[in-house]
Amino acid sequence: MSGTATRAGARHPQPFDISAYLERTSAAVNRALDRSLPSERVKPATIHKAMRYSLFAGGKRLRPALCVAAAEACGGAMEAALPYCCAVECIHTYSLIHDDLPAMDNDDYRRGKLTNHKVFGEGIAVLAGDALLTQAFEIAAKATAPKRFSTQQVILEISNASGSLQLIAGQVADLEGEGKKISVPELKYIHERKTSALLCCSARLGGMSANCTPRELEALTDFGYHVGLAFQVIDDILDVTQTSEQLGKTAGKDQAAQKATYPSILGLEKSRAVAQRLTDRAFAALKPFGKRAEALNALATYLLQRDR
Ligand code: GRG
Repeated sequence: MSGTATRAGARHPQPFDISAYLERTSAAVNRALDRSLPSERVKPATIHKAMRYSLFAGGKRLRPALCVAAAEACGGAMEAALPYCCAVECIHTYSLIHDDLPAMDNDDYRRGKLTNHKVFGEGIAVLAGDALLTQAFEIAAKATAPKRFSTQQVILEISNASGSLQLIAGQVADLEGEGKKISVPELKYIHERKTSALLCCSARLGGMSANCTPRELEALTDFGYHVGLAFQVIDDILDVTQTSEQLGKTAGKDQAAQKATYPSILGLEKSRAVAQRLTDRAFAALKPFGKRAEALNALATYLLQRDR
């Protein structure tokens, strides 16, 4: 990174500009997603409109940013990571569409807009989620495999993170835990699967796109796991501290649905300390990458300090 020259001639490193980084990665991912999905005019137009409606509704694109930053930490570049960025964002968007359905969290707003089923009806929303999940695998299957990893390994990464032992397991435990008193280890089980698994998968895929070494992959897994858990603790905190306008989704939902969260079990102050501790573990995992982990470091800080 370039530095600013002081009057005395000494150079001070500039702080990493995370907003610019997120803008740059989001713009590239948006272009790649647009190229990867059938246009709204392709028959049946309704499904393609519904898929694109949620995919381009203004999500923060954090998982793609993690994927690109992980690639860079391993000496790779954004271009090779882009198909994997698109795949994880399609899976993430599918999970949000389904989570918002009346049979699940029953929400009217997401990403500051009406939820998919509110605009297209429940049947199309279920199908739009299904189609985005399928699209993710198509994108990953079509990507040029990195030298050290096969397409089969890439597909397995994505299916492991989104299958019945991870993302779906977390959602099942979340549904079954509603209205029940659950312990911190049970809550951790949910957060590891519902949230951390896909964030961790995003970081791992970024590393794989850059032909990472086994040691680098292990470090990225450690980083992704901890940053993913911290992300969900912060999400729980924001649900009680922010307004619906700030979040772009209905605030206070966890309490209304009698969902156990870190703040409801530990209180706000202890929850913030847990998020900080998890982020510190994530920072520690980045040691082997040195300066190349600048973007990952900045992302972990941003995720801890975010307000939406
Ligand atoms: C339906 C299989 C299935 C799973 C649903 C995604 C999910 C699991 C539930 C949604 C609610 C929730 C708290 C999910 C945890 C992950 C999370 C915090 C999602 C929101 O991610 P952001 O903030 O969203 O990155 P944007 O909209 O910015 O992409």
